[in-house]
Amino acid sequence: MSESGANGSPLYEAILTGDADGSVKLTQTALADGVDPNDLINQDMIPAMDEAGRRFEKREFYVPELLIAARAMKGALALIRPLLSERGVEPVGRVVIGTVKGDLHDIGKGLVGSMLEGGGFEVFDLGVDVAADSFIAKAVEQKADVVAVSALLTTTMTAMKDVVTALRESDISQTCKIIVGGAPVTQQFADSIGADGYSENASAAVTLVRSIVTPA
Ligand code: B12
Repeated sequence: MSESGANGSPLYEAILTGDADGSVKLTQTALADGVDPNDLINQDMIPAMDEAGRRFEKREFYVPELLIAARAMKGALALIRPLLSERGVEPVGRVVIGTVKGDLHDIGKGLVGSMLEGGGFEVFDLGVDVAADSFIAKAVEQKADVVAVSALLTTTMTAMKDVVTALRESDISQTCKIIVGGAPVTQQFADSIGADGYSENASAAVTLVRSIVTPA
């Protein structure tokens, strides 16, 4: 797997075809060979999920194929996550993260959470289908610096506005910021609902949260 590059690599194929055992074994081998975990994520794993989405759109894949691809992706990510999370002792800040109400997609949200942990943040992951009030209750309890909300569906991204409203009406409205992301979300949408930030991917999310927590 040392040439873990282009689409069509064994790891890409294993995830796309939902071969969970294969994706775990290939990831183990690649990591043992010293391949950068970020390369595995960006060059093999995310492109495989993107292709799964394209096939779903073209009706070549149905929900079961998406589910088994997601399972293969998660198996590989479980091996990579600890490597992304290696960090020093003092957290740089606290982040509450979750996928918005009505939405069950958790892979991208998990990746953002892991990258933030790797960036030195303490991350509280509330999972999927999270109500606006639950985001805010956790953020108040943990005195969070940032609430990070994910949505993958055009039908659920609108619920992000509820989280923004709940935060603005809470006791931590002055100290806690809110960022949003996920495939259908754009900077323009983030601005339109009054969010404090948006980023397109997990590594940009780390830069974004850093800039929010410690403004230049
Ligand atoms: C896997 C998958 C599923 C799996 C999810 C499994 C899981 N545990 O997550 C299952 C099978 C459950 C599923 C179900 C459905 N899905 Co689906 N799914 C996908 C798929 C193929 C991949 C998503 C993914 O994991 N991508 C990989 C990750 C790494 O990328 P990401 O999530 O975009 O995250 C990155 C960025 O967006 C960003 N990011 C994400 N969150 C956040 C948060 C913050 C704060 C920030 C800053 C950044 C950020 O950083 C991440 C890393 O770089 C997408 C297609 C696609 N390419 O997006 C469709 C897709 C999202 N699904 C779709 C649909 C329609 C559905 C269903 C309605 C299908 C159905 N008829 O039942 C259901 C909805 C269920 C529900 N209520 O949520 C559509 C959505 C269309 C739309 N515009 O709304 C898509 C786009 C497929 C398509 N092309 O039609 N799905």
